[in-house]
Amino acid sequence: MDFSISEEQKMIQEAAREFAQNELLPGVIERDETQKFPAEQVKRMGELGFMGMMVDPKYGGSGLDTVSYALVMEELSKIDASSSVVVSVNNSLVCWGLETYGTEEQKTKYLKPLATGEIIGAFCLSEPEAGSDATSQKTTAIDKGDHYILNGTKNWITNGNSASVYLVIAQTDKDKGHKGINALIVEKGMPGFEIGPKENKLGIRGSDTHSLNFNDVKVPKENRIGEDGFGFKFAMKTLAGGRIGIASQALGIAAGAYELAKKYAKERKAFGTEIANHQAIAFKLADMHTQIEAARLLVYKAARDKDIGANYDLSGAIAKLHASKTAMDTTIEAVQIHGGNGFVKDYHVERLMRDAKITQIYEGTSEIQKIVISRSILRN
Ligand code: COS
Repeated sequence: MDFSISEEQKMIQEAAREFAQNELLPGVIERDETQKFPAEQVKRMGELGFMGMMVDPKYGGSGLDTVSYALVMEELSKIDASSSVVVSVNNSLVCWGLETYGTEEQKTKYLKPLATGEIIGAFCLSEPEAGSDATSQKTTAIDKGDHYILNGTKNWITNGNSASVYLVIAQTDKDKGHKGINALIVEKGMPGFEIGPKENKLGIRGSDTHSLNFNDVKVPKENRIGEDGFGFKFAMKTLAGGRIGIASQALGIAAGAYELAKKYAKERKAFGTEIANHQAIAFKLADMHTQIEAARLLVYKAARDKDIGANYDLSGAIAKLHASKTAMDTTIEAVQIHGGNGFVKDYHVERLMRDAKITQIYEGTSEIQKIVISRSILRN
């Protein structure tokens, strides 16, 4: 068993770390406060090859493995989870889905500009009444021969207004249940497609989250991904990989908060010494470090499972469940270690704490991960 990362992976990790320090950190507090989408930063991440990391270079991607992707996600998320979620959705949910299940025409038309970061994508599954219960899709895609007519509402869509391409899950044949669901590629600007209001969120406030409305949107049949009725499986398969991305994001948020807390504890004095010398603080740091190390190993394991072609439904769910709890626990403790300074914006940890929460909710809540995990272990 080899737990080390390769020289190439280290270089990629270093590049992401430098980029995050130099280009994500400046303005991150202001972007959070004003809910400003990191458009320039996303453009730069496209130039660095972060927007289509695992995509084959023939479609404009970087052709890297999932472990490298997880390393980059961790480094970006230490500084700015609002930017890293754009990377996660574009890579895991949009590019991966298109590359794995799309036609050659779809890849040429959509994957290339997505993988280079020229445009970004969105993944549209959740609805007002279908979040965790994903088979209860109310959005309909009625088959009209050479096209579908799409009607309905999607909620909490990351990159909602910034995306150009949307992968939309919708019910074509209600009688067939989840086997009657399709995934359609919808372009911004198609008549009848309206972007709804932007959400005012607790965390990842720089990320652009909207509801979307589809009113008789005509979507050509060639924009369907996979065979008729493949949409739900497409969503499940895609989300299984997405969970590795979000687990890496949670790991990064935790590690970012821990690094800040450790630095602060070695500088801040109380009762005549640096607070790190008090066992109350030192033990907190020990617990944080232990939890983060465990999360990191689980994330790398899930990423590696994907790279070697093993099933990653279970390892991805475990990684997300543990890493997101680690993010929440660790950021709360980081705020505590900072005391009064932890409660103000300048020290970053309060933002990391707010950002951590979403990792226990999106791309499958912690409760959904427990469904996936328990079903898997009880099956065997
Ligand atoms: N890969 C491939 N297929 C999968 C799958 C996976 N990881 N998980 C489920 N499926 C398939 C099942 O095999 C089943 O197909 P068959 O009937 O042909 O066997 C189908 O999908 C339905 O699965 P199931 O019967 O288990 O559906 P449930 O309604 O019980 O729901 C969960 C399963 C809860 C796992 C699913 O609804 C889920 O993941 N929900 C959360 C969705 C989510 O993450 N929402 C967040 C939105 S994105 S921000």
